[in-house]
Amino acid sequence: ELRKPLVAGNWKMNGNRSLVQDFCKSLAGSEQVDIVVCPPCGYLSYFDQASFALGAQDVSHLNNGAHTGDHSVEMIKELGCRYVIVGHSERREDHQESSELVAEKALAVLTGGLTPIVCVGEPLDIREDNKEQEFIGKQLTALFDKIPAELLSQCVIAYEPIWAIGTGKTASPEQAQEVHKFIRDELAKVGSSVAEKVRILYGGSVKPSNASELFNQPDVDGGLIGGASLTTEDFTAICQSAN
Ligand code: G2H
Repeated sequence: ELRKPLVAGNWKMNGNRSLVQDFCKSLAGSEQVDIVVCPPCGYLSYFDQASFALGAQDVSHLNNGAHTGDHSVEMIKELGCRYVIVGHSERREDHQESSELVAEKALAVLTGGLTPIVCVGEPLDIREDNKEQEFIGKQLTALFDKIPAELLSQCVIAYEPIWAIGTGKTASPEQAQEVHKFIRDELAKVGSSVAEKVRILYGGSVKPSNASELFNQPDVDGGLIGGASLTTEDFTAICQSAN
């Protein structure tokens, strides 16, 4: 297969040390699928012998200095992460992160040798106006403007329609495929090998019951999972659907 599937669990501000232990004990890594768990930062160092990869949910675009509460890419690396989610809609909203800042963060992550999972996606009113491609196109342009093509091919992009996040409403497989294809076509304008390499994940109320039909779409290379990444049973089932 051209692109190895990737399934990332985004715990958001959930979990505790006992959940960390559950995951270390019960979630197995896989040869066929890249499996990533993104817990709150403070828990990262408790994942001792995990057979899956770790990711952070955010990172600073700066290297160090007087930035209370922030973590640098080097710190995230020392905590064992290989991936970092950047530009999740909750950060764009709660912390007013612009697409330009998100691109800076992605660049810092790539420069540090880690893989950014860059989130894009439209709110409900934009979808109702059929303007989602225009909206996502702008988010992508900000990214493409800042990241050189050879680094861009190492990015992972996650499409998360905001109206489907934590709402129980999932985009239909056709709706997801349509946007994923649009994103891949935009990547192809940068370069055809970039478009071939970049993995595009779907996120928004993915569960064991809907994961395989989403993952079976030609341009869906895996998922970014919130609520259903909080139990080893559901998350394992979703990872297996990506095989
Ligand atoms: C979308 C997703 C994970 P959920 O935010 O990033 O969360 O699966 O709970 O909709």
